[in-house]
This record gives sequence, C-alpha cells and structure tokens, in this order.
Amino acid sequence: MPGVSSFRSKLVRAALGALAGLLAGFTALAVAELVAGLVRPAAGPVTVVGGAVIDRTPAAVKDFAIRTFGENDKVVLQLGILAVLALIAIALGILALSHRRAGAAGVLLFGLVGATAALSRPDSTGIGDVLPSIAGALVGAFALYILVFRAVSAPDPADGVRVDGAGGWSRRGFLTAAGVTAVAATSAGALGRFFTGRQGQGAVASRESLVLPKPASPAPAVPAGVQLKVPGITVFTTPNRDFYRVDTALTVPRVDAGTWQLRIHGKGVTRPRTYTFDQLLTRPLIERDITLTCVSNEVGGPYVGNARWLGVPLADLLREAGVRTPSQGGTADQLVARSVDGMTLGSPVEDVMDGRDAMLAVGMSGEPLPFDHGFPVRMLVPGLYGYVSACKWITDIELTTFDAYDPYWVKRGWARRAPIKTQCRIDTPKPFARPAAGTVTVAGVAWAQRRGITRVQIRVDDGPWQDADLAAQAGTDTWRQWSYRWDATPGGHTLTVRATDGTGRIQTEQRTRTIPDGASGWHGVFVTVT
Ligand SMILES: Nc1nc2c(c(=O)[nH]1)N[C@H]1C(S)=C(S)[C@@H](COP(=O)(O)O)O[C@H]1N2
Ligand SMILES: [Mo]
Repeated sequence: MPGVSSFRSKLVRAALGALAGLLAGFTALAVAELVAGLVRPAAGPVTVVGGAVIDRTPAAVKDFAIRTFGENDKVVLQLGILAVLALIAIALGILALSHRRAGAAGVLLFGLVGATAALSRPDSTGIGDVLPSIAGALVGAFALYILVFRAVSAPDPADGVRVDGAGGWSRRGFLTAAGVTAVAATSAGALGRFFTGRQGQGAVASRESLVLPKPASPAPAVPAGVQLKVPGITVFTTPNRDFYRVDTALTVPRVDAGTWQLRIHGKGVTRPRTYTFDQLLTRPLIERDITLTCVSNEVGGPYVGNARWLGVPLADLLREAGVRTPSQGGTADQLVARSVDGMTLGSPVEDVMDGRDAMLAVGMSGEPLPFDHGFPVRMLVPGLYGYVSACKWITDIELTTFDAYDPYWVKRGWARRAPIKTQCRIDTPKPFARPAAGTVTVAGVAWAQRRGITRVQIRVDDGPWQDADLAAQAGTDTWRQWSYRWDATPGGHTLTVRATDGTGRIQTEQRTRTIPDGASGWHGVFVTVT
C-alpha cells in the first residue's frame, strides 16, 4: 500500500522537522541564557518578552491573572511564553525541511523580537541588552540549519538505514547531531544559570553582612492583647516568608547595598542629593508597625500584611532637599519613586510630609528587607495602597506634579490617588466550613490605615448587627483583630462583617471592583452548621 507508507514516511519526516525545530529553539534559549548570565540576567529573552507582555496586558486581564493564579501568575506567564515558542519552533522546523533558509531566518526573526523587547525595557542598560537574544538566535538558526540538513540529506552510505526512498535521510546521522545539540544546549543553559547565580552574590553578601542599626525611635510597645487566641485567625505580625508579594518583576532584582544609590531631585528641590546606603544608615531611624495593602486585594482577599518596619523618615530627607508641601506653597504635588527595574509609583507630597510615618525602609520585622520585598531600600507611606507608595528596590525620587506625569499603574487605568479603604475580613470559619452547632468563634482582621478601627459588627443571615469583641489596637496604621462568639444553629448561614473606622464612618456596603482605586463592600462567608 504505497499510500500508507508514503503517508507514514511524511509523518516521520514531519516529526523529524518538529524535533529539529524544538531542539533549535531550546538551543537558542540556552545560549541566550548563557550570554544573559554573563552580561545581565534581566536581559534574557524570556524575561524581557515577559516583561513587555506584562506591561501591555490590559488591567482587567492582569487583575484576572492575579485573581486566578495568585502569586504564581509570573510562572504561568513564563510557561505560556515557552509553550508559544515551542509551537513556533515546531512550525519553523517543519518549514525548514523544505525551505531551510526560511526556517533559519524565522529563528533569527525571533531573535530580533527578543532584542527589541530588551531595548524597550525601562531598566535596559543599553545596546548590550540585545546580546542574549541575538547570540541565541544566531546559534539557534545555525542549529536548525545543520539538523535539518542532517534530516533530509542524502543517505549516509555507512549506516545504510533509509526509510524514505525519495531524497532520503540518515536516521543515525540525524540522531547523533540531535543528541550532540541537546547535550551542548543543556550544558550552555546550566552554565548560564550558574553565572546568573554568581551575579547576585555581591548583593547576597551585602545583605548577609548587614547589621541593622538600632532605631532612634523604636516602635511603640504593642499591647499584649493584639493577638487573639483563636485558631485560624491571621497572625498580627506577618512572618516575612508569608508576606504577600505583588510586583511586575520576572527576575527579582538583586541589588548590592554597597553600590546602591538614591537620588532626590525635581521640581522645588533646591538641594538635590544622592545618598549611599551607608549614609542612610547613619541617620536616625524609626521603627513602626504598619499594615501594607494591595489595591488588587478583593474583599476578603489575601494581599494585606503587617510588619515591623525600620527606616529613615522620608519627610526629613525631603525637607533637607528643600521640598515644601503644596499647602506650604510648594510647587510639586507628586513624588515619583523609581525602582532599579524601571517601575514608577506616585504619591501625594502632602501625604508623605503630613507627619505620618512615611519612610525609606531598610528593615522588615527584625531583618534586612528580603530581596522579594525590596532590598536594600523600599518606600512605605502608611494609609496608601502599595501601588501609589511602596516602591521596592527604589533608586530615584523625583518631585513633579500629577498633571505632568502619570506613573506605571496610572497609565494603565488605575487612580492617581488611592488611600486605603476601610476593610474587614472573616478569617474563621472558612467559606463553606461545616462547624458543629453550639458556640462558634467567628474572627478576623479589620483595617483602615491612618484612621484606625473602632468597631466591628457581625450579622447572621438577615439578623441584626451585633458588636464583635475588638482586640487591642496597636496603632491606627495597623490592622486590628476581632472575634465574635456565635451561638450557631443547624443549617446554612451567611455571616457578614463590617467595620467602623476612627472617623466614625461605617465601611460602605457598595461592592466595587479593585480597579481603579480598590475594592469596597462587606465580606461574607457561607457556612453549614451541622
Ligand atoms: N519596584 C516595584 N515596587 C513595587 C511594585 C512593583 O511592581 N515594582 N508593586 C507595588 C505594589 S502594587 C504593592 S501592593 C507593593 C507590594 O509589596 P510587597 O510585595 O512587599 O508585599 O509593592 C509595590 N512596590
Ligand atoms: Mo498592589
């Protein structure tokens, strides 16, 4: 049956092309990884293309990704990019069987995409950033050319294995070339990883050798009763390793504190200055318990955490630079913080200098900032969502106006100004829990940074609002725990909770989305009492 056998041989041929394409793509990425490891890890093609995708993703899609994949959103994105690249590599490999040059040119084209993305990144350090993509593409294209040549070349008389009568290919020759390519590429990739790891070693060493100074102004003693002894309730001070992480960084910046600098400049700055890390540390430090909240936190969501921060009061630095608030006749109303990875966040100058504990933090709950949370220095402004205040890996502060400049998230549809909304969360019982009838302790946390929490109320189904017991309040900038002893009766029940802030205002019932300035509405959980 010639039809069947020629179909089979076509299939085998296509499979070989696909394999050649995949191997060439893998080689391209591995070589790029090696060069990135030598030049600059953040300039690797997957990182720069991923970064470009993140920056161009519509806010709603990004919100969906954060909601669906949580803190794994970046892993999902990178796997997605690799899957797309694999499909393209397979297509190019099959194309190359008949049009070898075109296939190789296709690989080069992807190198150009990577190189363009690298140059367009806000943290690009120049033309050298194209090297990983270009080198990877050149070697990948060459690999494809050779592999396909092996796959379709005339049979090697020495091995004599022929499947396809027309044109033919040498199975052994191809498999040898494929094997050599796979081994070489894997080694290149591994070596790249090794160099990447080594590049961060200066930063790691600078963090490990850092001894944090004692604060000139220690945190006020936390009252004994801030932590309720209720199983399942959020802990008052979030351990650093459990602290939520939200950022756009595909590779966490590893900044060496020894070479780090912070520049303060811009509108109304009469004495621009640049600080080194050591200069910051010699200043009087403050230590404060502050609850940080992400604007992407859904009602009842996890993107909120409380830590004991150690840092330099930011208002002092600004005053020394000559900055005045708008209410004192200053010309700048927006402070734009910029990170080493090119992120920009804008805070109202008025808020930063109104006496609240806005700071450049260097310590987080007793240790230097973890790399994930902004080592060596990050900004914090109590009462403002993270995206308008909490710049990690900060390196530049520019005084400007809200009219003149929109930072990263504002360009993408989020509000210019975003004070944290009063929120309350039920930690226990969990949604759809099945507690036994009798006394059930309902408990959780409430927060309204700057205003504090003065009351939390619980409603069972459509019943009356009942006051919950409040834990001690550490300060107005931290969350506050609460609990309520509920006499639970069998059946399905909805528990709803709402908080009142220090101004006497009850948290609004009106549900809004997280975009543009944070979710509002009451948190409720449904449980079935057995
Ligand atoms: N450089 C940089 N800083 C950043 C961000 C970022 O993407 N890049 N994200 C901000 C947002 S949206 C929040 S909510 C906080 C989160 O800080 P955390 O990851 O330490 O919890 O960091 C802020 N600072
Ligand atoms: Mo955020």
